[in-house]
Amino acid sequence: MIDHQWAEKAYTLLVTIRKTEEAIASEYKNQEMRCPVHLSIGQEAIAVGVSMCLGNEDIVFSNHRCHSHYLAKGGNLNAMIAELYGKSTGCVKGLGGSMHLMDDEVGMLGASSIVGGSIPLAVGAGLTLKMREKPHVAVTFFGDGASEEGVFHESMNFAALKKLPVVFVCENNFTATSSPLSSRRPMDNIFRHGEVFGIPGTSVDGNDVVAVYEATRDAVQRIRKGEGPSLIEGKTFRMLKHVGPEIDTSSGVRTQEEWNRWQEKCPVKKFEELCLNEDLLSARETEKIQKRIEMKIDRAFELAKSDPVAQWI
Ligand SMILES: Cc1ncc(C[n+]2csc(CCOP(=O)(O)OP(=O)(O)O)c2C)c(N)n1
Repeated sequence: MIDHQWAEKAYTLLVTIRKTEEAIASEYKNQEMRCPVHLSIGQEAIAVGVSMCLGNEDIVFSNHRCHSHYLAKGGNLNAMIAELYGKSTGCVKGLGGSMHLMDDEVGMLGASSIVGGSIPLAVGAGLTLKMREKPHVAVTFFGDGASEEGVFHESMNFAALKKLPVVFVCENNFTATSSPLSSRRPMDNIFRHGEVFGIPGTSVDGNDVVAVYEATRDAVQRIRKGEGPSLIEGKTFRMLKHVGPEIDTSSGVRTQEEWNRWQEKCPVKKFEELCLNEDLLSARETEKIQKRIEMKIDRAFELAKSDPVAQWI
């Protein structure tokens, strides 16, 4: 199933997202970006594993933490960085910022900063695909906090009723802003929330890009058979603060011990090790990929800084 070509693409996406967000974190202190940034460092494998199952015609909706989903779906890097700088060349003309990335050419149809807000949008897209008899799927990415919004349950009910081609993907990083999951829920079982509607759920290691890919592939196969939506929960961890480039282990939100434990499970490092151990990629190839990506990112920042500022209406 996993061959050289697959590994090269997945590794390229993982490293692109990681290095782009590291560059954003490092540049952010210069106070030139015109928006808050919710970084997903540590969570990349979910965006990549899901997107490796999708084509341009498949539709994705995301949330406030949308850099990874945009890039994994093939969104234009230069337009994303320009967007963060509020430039007219940005992917939404510099008027949306980091939380509202979209690139309709690759099926990244939008991101909502209203927690849970993009879940019904994906269901609406799924309804459209079904009514137009298109063979594609709609995916919604959302956090564990969003799974506590009523709209999540309403959306699953409707999607199940109409057997819509929707994959609900919960990125469970165990924290909503500064509230740990254990302080908000009696049980850690988000993947089971669709059961009452007949939606099968699966919980996977969200730091394992192959596990996420396999769960998504199964969900897409179910859709192709006309069996309707699925729910996937990927358990993961965001390495930085809810918003901004800092680490929040000193604020009491997460402990240093927890942070260290998850650092060991870094999804990029984990996949790189797999590729090298299984001879899917050589060390020379991984280095070459990294260098190429670094150059593209440098160029994207250079362009973004010199582009014209967005025209406000
Ligand atoms: C309806 C709504 N309520 C509250 C907020 C404020 N808010 C922004 S992000 C966030 C936490 C979301 O947590 P989660 O869904 O787990 O996503 P994560 O930030 O962990 O990726 C909250 C409460 C909001 N934007 N929208």
